[in-house]
Amino acid sequence: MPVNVAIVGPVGAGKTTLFNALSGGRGSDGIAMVDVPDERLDRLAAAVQPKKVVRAQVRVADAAPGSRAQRIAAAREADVVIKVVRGFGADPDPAGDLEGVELDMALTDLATVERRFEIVGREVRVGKKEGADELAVLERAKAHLEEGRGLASFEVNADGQAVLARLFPVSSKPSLVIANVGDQLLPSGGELAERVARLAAERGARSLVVDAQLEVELAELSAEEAVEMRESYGMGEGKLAEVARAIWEAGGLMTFFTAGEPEARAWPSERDSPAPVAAGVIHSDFEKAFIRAEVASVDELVAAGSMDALRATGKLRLEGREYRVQDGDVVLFRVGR
Ligand SMILES: Nc1nc2c(ncn2[C@@H]2O[C@H](COP(=O)(O)OP(=O)(O)OP(=O)(O)O)[C@@H](O)[C@H]2O)c(=O)[nH]1
Ligand SMILES: [Mg+2]
Repeated sequence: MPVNVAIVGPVGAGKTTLFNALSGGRGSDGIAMVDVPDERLDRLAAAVQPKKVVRAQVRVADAAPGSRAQRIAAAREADVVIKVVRGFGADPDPAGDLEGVELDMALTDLATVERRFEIVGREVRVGKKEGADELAVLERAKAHLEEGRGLASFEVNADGQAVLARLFPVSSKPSLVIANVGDQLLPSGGELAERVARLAAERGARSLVVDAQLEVELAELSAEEAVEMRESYGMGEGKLAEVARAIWEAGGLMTFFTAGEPEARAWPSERDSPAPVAAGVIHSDFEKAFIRAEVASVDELVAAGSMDALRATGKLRLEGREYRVQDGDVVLFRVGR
């Protein structure tokens, strides 16, 4: 159950370049599985020495050039949308690009909301009373979208949310903005990136400064050469790890770990998931068959070397159905049949 990410943005903003950087050139047909780096898993693996280490992954889809319909379809399927804006080349206006992308998405949803508004309006006029609440929500959403604002900033109660969810809107998706800048603007991105950051923040999104072209080039260098090159641009660690983690955060996800002999693994889970739900991420049968969870922190496990060693010293916590799995928990689920 990987997290789905769609890359959108204006023509020539560097979407495919970013996609290639994220996928290390291993994507095909515009789709790539990308590992989410996590130093906690590295530490667990070093302590437990499992046969296999499995990272959490995101599934990234590049935007097909040209086709607006395909772009929108990809955004509809996505859990998180990456908005790439151009901060390199002639007359860059990344903040303007971002406004353009937001407007495009708002107009897409406006068309859907208008269509539904007309249908429900007709039903209400011929006497269908239960349509009135839906109509009121649609009317307010319509007014909001007509101002060019996406549904991410639309305030609505749970019923209203359900009304809108049935329309599969795109402007309400969690998003991450990438200001793709030329290398002369590294590492901060300067004033251009500042404006993007401000605008993104107003829309409830994070923005990162990346030189996608440089990231592709860095990937072709040896580790030492890459460090040297990054330092020459005032950059610390590679930006791609940061992008992967930001996708994770934007999607409202956290990570828990399993650490056994055969496999140490990072699992995605929605924040605050009850233990049985988190167990269901590993295997759908586990949710019903859940009995209890044995839980430790990464540090505790690294110190002890294994779950068994922790259990032997009585340091494994036993948790029941009510427990909410926390980011960074190492868990062993006990399940029945
Ligand atoms: N200097 C610089 N050039 C870049 C950067 N990113 C992309 N480019 C160049 O910009 C051009 C367009 O990049 P693409 O990645 O193909 O852009 P795109 O958004 O996928 O374009 P379409 O799919 O056609 O909409 C290419 O010539 C890239 O080499 C960057 O960060 N810096
Ligand atoms: Mg492209």
